[in-house]
Amino acid sequence: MKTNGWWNCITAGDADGDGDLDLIVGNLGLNSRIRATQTTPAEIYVGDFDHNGTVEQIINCADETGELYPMVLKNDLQKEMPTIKKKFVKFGDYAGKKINEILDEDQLKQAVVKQSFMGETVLLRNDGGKGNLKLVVQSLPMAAQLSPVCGPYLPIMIMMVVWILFWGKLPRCTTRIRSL
Ligand SMILES: [Ca+2]
Ligand SMILES: [Ca+2]
Repeated sequence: MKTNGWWNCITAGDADGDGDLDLIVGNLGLNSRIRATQTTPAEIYVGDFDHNGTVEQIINCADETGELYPMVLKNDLQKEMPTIKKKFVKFGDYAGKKINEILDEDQLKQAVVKQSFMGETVLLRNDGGKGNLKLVVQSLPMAAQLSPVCGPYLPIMIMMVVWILFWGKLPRCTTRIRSL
């Protein structure tokens, strides 16, 4: 499983009650226009494409056919990159263009490209037993996927909900929070 994601925060607690620490890791969630799956990742291209000292970022995401297209609208992109206005005069010229048609060869070469293969906020269940660490990725229910999970309080609340669902009571251990 490819676990690259929009990870925002992490919190630890013994979610399954076996005495070792498990992790809740906050991601973008599934109620987002940015969809990422194992076969159709979401991508982000980052770079100072027009060499004006500010960094642009273009998010690429799959449509219903599985093809990746930039999510940014022409109007918004040309505010950041005025060259887009000259390159694509009409909206129709820009529509349906892929990232390698919008950016030229040099821009593509300088871009930092990151991919995300999962949007779910997950429980990393520690199944290694005493003294060993083996983290198993377990998706959390839809209620945990309705919005991005960012630190510090949301992951703790989710940890408590997981605990209540599985065990009917709150965790014994204190949790430590860390924003990524
Ligand atoms: Ca545990
Ligand atoms: Ca720039």
